[in-house]
Amino acid sequence: MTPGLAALAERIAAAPRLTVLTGAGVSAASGVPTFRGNDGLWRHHRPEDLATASAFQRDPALVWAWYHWRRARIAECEPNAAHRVIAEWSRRDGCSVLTQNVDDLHVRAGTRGLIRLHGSIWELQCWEQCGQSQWREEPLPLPAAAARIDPPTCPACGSLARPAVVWFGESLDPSDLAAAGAACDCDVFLSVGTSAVVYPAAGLVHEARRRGAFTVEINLDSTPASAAVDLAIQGPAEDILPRLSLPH
Ligand code: BV8
Ligand code: ZN
Repeated sequence: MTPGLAALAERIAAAPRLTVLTGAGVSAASGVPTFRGNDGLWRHHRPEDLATASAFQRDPALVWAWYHWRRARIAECEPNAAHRVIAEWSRRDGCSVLTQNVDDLHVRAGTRGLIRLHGSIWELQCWEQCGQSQWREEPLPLPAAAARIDPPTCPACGSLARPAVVWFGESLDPSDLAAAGAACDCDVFLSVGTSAVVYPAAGLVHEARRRGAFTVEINLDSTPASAAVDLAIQGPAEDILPRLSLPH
């Protein structure tokens, strides 16, 4: 085992408080397209075209077609070894798992106490915010590549439904933000598979380091956070994480 990984595995095993932040890179091996990679979702679209409330206001059927396509893609994906290691860590006291991913693969891997900073693509909410709580609705058996699909409707008021995700320009759930802030009080902070460009999530590793955490980045490439962390490991999360998980 690479000496750095062995020492890090020991440090993680001994850490009373461990926080893991994940991005699309942990789901890449499961086949979920990332946002900014060369197969990235955004390659064909610009974020402001689709993942914003104004885009949905302007053309709900276009935005919903994109989410329908993503849901169809994600439905074929299974959690990978990175999700499984993180789920195992999540069962330890003092471990927090924060994700930017909306694919729910951490949920399906059995992750305990998961904080989904950007919501879930599998949940819907009322566009008019009539008070109806979020709900789940299976995708209609429509062609995954349809260019426009009318969104579902709210069961309470009949207006449009929208994905229960946090769009650009929208604030994160205050309770999620508070939990994420608390999770920065930790001994080891792992930033895994994120390009570290989307805030406020991208600010967390810096806050953890400021509070004295040993900060680690695991990514295929370097990111704006690479120079700021204590240890930047270049490699695929699905290979690296199992080597950081010591058998009990
Ligand atoms: C906010 C959910 C306060 C939807 C997403 C102007 C106006 C308003 C706000 C802003 C503004 N300018 C800037 C902002 C802030 C903005 C922001 O940060 N913009 C960035 C682009 C500069 N943030 C916001 O708007 C946030 N809200 O600030 O509220 C506010 C309110 C009003 C006005 C002002 C402020 C909301 C941010 C959340 C947006 N929603 N998604 C959906 O998914 O459809 S963001 C989207 O990007 C996803 O959630 C994704 O998770 C997230 C981050 O991307 P990554 O997960 O990092 O994925 P990416 O593809 O980028 O990178 C993958 C990485 O993995 C790569 O590094 C790759 O190398 C690596 N990798 C690949 N394979 C592997 C791997 N690593 C390891 N192993 C592998 N196998
Ligand atoms: Zn409603």
